[in-house]
Amino acid sequence: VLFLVQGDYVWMDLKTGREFDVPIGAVVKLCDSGQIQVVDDEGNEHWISPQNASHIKPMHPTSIHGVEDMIRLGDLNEAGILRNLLIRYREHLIYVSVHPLAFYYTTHCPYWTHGCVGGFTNLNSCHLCSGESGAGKTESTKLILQFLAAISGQHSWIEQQVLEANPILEAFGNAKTIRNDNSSRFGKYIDIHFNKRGAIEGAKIEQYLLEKSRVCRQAQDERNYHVFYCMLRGMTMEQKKKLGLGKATDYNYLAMGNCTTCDGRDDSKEYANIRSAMKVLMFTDTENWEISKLLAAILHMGNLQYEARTYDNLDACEVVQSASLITAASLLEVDPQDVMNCLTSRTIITRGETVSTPLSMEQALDVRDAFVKGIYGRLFVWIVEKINAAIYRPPSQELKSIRRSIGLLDIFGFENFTVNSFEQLCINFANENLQQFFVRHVFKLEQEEYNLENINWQHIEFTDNQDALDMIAIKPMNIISLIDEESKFPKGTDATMLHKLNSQHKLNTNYIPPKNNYETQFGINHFAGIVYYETKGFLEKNRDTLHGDIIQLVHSSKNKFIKQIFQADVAMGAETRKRSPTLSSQFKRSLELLMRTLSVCQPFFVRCIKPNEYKKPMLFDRELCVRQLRYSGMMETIRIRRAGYPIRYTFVEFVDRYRVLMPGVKPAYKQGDLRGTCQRIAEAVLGKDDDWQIGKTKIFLKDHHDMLLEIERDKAITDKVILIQKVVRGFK
Ligand code: AD9
Ligand code: MG
Repeated sequence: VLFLVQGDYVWMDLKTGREFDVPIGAVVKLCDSGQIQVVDDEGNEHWISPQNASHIKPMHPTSIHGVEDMIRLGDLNEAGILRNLLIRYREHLIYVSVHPLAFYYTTHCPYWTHGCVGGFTNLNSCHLCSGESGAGKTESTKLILQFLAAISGQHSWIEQQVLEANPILEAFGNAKTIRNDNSSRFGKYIDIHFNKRGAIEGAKIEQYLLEKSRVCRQAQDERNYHVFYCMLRGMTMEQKKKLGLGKATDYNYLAMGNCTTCDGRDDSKEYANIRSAMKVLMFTDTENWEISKLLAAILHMGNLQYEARTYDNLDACEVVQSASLITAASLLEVDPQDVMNCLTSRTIITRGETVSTPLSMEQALDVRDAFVKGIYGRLFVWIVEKINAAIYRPPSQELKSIRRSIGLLDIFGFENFTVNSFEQLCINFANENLQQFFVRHVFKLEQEEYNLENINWQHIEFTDNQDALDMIAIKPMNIISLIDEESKFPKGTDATMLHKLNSQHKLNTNYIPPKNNYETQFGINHFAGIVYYETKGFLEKNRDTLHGDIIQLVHSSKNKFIKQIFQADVAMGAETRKRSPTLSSQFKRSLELLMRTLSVCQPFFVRCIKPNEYKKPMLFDRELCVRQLRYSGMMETIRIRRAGYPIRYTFVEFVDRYRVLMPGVKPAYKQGDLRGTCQRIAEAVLGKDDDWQIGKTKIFLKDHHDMLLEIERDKAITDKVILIQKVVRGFK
């Protein structure tokens, strides 16, 4: 029988039987004539009779007001973790850490200073933000960056430049979606370089796969990239006049989602911010104007009107003469007639003869959109290069060995919309990859090492997403490679591609084939849930090629800027262009490179949890949070961190660092029995029975052991210094 008084905290299992329900915290409000009244965390009241109190359990004191470091929770279960998040969320202390490999981010995370910057480790570190769209990856990345700038304490020009890169990237690469008003539509990895005094001395930004389709298409209630709306709001009348621009609702490319404004965003103010950030990053006025010209040209291209025609029984079309056409052509500095030809016909070379064949209306619109996407995509790449030119300094030979770096990864979060396409497949593939990196580090490598070192260890179970990843991109005939193969196959269509996926993977439990022959979608069972992908348009998006006439048009332009961003394409020649790698193969390659970079860094994982689906403040959806905690493997992570040994030294390192704690111990290179010496030091300082272990080549410690050893070492060294000073003084 539970003995409770007013003000006691309990766990209450409501036993709803729902999948993502866990016990809720509650406080005892009244104990009256045998009945107990409690109020749960959601404010609901319940009456409980003591005979019927089996679903009530006392709460551990650490759960009552929450803890900063999750690993210290007494009730280390889902309910405990969830309540801790809830408390922190309500008190606007969203940041909770699980030290040290995996954590919920914190604004004042002490190990950053000694762990990453202060030369504690020789390894460079990387901070990987993960979580679904809208969970807070980009915000965390910004906080970490600000934090690093603050502790580096220089307020230097280069530091300001690194910070100001963000508003530019977000203007061109973020947009309002139904999941997030500032959703990243590209991935980024910022590598920040520190000199040996710990000051920021440069950075380098890597970008991944911008979602180009957004420039031409937006779903209901979504917007195009912020920069367009900012430009239309923030430019002077005179500038707009020069570019022939009006308001956002005038443009097909901006108004498709029936949403040209975004609550809480001031596009005109943002425009001023973007402009000033661009100044800081050394964009010249001319460059800015050239960028604006291209953005304006894109908007005018989107307003072109077409009329269907028939030539020799062939479906064809014409571009209607209009102000949009004239303005677009003049901004691109090409002949309007050439634009028209380019957008409505295609030149084909057969047996040495050039023939011009008309395009159907549908094909013509695709060509126009491909051109526009081509411009925007290349513009984005150019902007990132421009930023890097300002902030990146290659290390000199002498600096190479002492330069430390901290990498911050902020990718597009896991997405599951009503309709998902090729872009979502790439985004979710990236997230699957990142999850595997996490699983490998936190569970696999960790436990492997314990086994190899032969220390006492109780295996901890975890969910491995390797199978899903194998199916998507690793094993032979994986989904990405099949899509790729079909993209290169001249007769390949979205339907033949789907057919191949089905025949190859229908038996795989991570694959969900279409229900019948008419359905054009397939599903993948991702670590974060099942997503169905609509295959229409897959191959076209993956091929991502511009036909020769468009490249020819760019070549004929007098606009130096557009020629510059298309430089590589023009130089390539038609045949090479045809064989140029597909989007998915490029993306796969850059992900592999990223994983290789990460694999030589000490990783820190930032797990972002999304509190609700409505972009609302102060609304904590318990089931949504539990779902995310589960699929991200948070429970197992905390369990392994608690049971595990986060600090480890080789015997040589340990002896040389701590032999000062035991008079008479010789340096490691003079030791015969290193293992034994380690053991003697550890037993003397940490105590024989404490939870540290000695393996085959390393000693394994808990955080508090490390702290104790460091304190003792500091003391011993200070004593020695004083002793030496005395001796020296004695000599004098
Ligand atoms: V996406 O995959 O790029 O679509 P993110 O990057 O995970 O996504 P983001 O950081 O952009 O999400 O956060 C979404 C919104 O949540 C922000 O615009 C803020 O309004 C809100 N947010 C996120 N993190 C914090 C925070 N630490 N404090 C306050 C936050 N608000
Ligand atoms: Mg983001």
